[in-house]
Amino acid sequence: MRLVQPVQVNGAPGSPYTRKMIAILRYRRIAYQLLIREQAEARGLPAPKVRLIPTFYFENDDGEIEAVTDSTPIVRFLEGEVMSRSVIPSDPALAFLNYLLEDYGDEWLTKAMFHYRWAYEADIAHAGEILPRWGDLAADDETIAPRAEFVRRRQIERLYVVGSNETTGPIIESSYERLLLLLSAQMNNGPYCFGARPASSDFAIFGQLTQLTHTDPTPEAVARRIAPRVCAWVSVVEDLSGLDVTSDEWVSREAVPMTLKDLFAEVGRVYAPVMLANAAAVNSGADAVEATVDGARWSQEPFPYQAKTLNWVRQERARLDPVDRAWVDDFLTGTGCEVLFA
Ligand SMILES: N[C@@H](CCC(=O)N[C@@H](CS)C(=O)NCC(=O)O)C(=O)O
Repeated sequence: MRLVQPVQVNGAPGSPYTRKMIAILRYRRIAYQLLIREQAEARGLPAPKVRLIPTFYFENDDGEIEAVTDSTPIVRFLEGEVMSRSVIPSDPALAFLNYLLEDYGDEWLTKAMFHYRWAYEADIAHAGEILPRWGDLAADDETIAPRAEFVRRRQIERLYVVGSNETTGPIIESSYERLLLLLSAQMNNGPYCFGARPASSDFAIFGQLTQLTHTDPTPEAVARRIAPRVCAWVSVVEDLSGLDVTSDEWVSREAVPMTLKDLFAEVGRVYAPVMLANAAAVNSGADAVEATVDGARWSQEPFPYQAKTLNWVRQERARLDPVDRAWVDDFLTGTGCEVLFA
């Protein structure tokens, strides 16, 4: 497969993974064309195997267009196609931590995004009005009304997928608030998680935050109250095309600040027990994931895709050479993330 610029991308403004990837393309100065929803079909582009957005269209060895999904492997594919302005730290140990933090952003923080949007009346009403309009800006209110109802019903029915329910809602919300404070604290040591230049984990967290801090009213109010700095960060990360970077702007492993370790302690507190319990439920064919997070019960339906991403995280760690792996293991000791690799 190869990248042909401008690369066509099918997505939507309300999709955190679309926002993650478009921000990476901008930062990396990779030319793109964003096609909102049905615009891709209108161009006759093929459908991906699993219909998810963002969908990227690359060229295969026969010169045909291929539809590809899943942001994390696409980020790595783009690294091979365009060398400059990489979003993967050059130190393999930090590249692994970045991978783990990216998966936290994609797979845990999305629970907050989906939960707030579809659990509160004000957010449901707002999202129902806005989401169906992106693909059809000229549509009148009468045309939008049934589409708004459709999207509300479908998404509320899907809340179970990310594990948002009465038991888990308070855990998700307090974890979102802690993340905002931890990111604010990390910014005392530089704007990004791995130094003065952004990594893919920054963009993964950013993608979810575009919805939480700049779209949905309930989590936006929380962020503006407790973490205005994070709101400002999200606005800037959206377009880092003008940021000049040099290769020595990654943090060195010796200089990793305590605030980054604190961020990993949050990953270990919530993501780790749930990912582990989910993988166990998927592998044993159980009908429910049962875990304890922060001393409280976590119960949700198994999510097979997240068992797969946990395997990918484990493979990334296994690939490290023994010295780097020992450093990573030492760094993660006491964060709660160790259980993922026990
Ligand atoms: N793991 C995927 C997740 C993509 C995903 O879940 N996309 C959502 C929207 S944010 C989706 O396409 N849902 C189905 C739909 O909206 O029709 C990635 O990283 O790209």
